[in-house]
Amino acid sequence: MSVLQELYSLVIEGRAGDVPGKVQQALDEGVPPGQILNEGLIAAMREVGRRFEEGEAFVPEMLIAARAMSAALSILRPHLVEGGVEPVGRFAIGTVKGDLHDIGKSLVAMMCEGEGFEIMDLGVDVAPERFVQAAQDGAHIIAMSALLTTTRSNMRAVIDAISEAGLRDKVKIMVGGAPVTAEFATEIGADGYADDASSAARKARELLGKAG
Ligand code: B1M
Repeated sequence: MSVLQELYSLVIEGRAGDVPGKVQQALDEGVPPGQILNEGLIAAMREVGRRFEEGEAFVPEMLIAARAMSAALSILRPHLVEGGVEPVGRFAIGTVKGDLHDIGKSLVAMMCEGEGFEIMDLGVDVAPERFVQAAQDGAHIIAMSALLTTTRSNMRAVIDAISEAGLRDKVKIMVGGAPVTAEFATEIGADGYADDASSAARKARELLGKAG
């Protein structure tokens, strides 16, 4: 089995303790950082996402795989920067104002990081002005999560604030979370909606015209 195949399996199995050493081994063997990212890590997260969508894996499996992915990125990130591997885009995500649920939001962030995005995690209970600031700071995608029917409407306030700041055509806006539907996303003028973390990562790439 090649080092990349081993890495792929370790990420799927969520073995965060073993992954950094395997990334280092791949680097020592001269595998280019971009290839480690695409064929070892992103491919593994896509497989985990596929299993999740097919009902073969569940949130805990996705979380431990995402943690393993993060452990791998901590070793790989400086080499990617050095090697000039450009991120797919900057993905700013937060849970909307009044909402403290962060597990789904963090999963979406991790899956998008797994797809090669640079993540700007704005946290929870995020005010519209903070999303506007992220757009001003160069985010390509503004992503909002909401878990409460009562906070879902705050997504519209963010879109309005971004439009008022004259930034609406500079960013793509994505929404999701348990009470959010595709119809609601269309109604409030979002560009994209996804109902789980792995399809969110795919949608994010698609919105930037970089479907992989
Ligand atoms: Co809260 N809570 N909670 N809660 N909580 C729910 C959401 C609720 C459905 C429970 C219930 O009543 N059955 C209910 C909401 C009802 C409603 O409005 N329809 C509820 C309530 C009422 C509340 C409080 C008001 C309770 C109270 O205090 N009376 C309160 C509100 C606090 C606040 O936010 N202001 C509250 C508090 C909490 C805790 C703090 C205790 C805790 C949150 C801890 C934390 O996040 N750190 C909590 C939890 C854990 C839940 C449940 C049990 C689980 C949520 C979760 O993490 N799911 C939840 C019940 C449930 O969902 N079964 C519930 C797992 C997570 C992976 O799924 O977040 O849906 P989810 O994310 C998915 C997708 O939705 C999607 O991808 C994710 C992964 O596949 N997704 C996106 C999410 N964001 C996306 C963005 C995208 C795309 C996809 O694009 C940008």
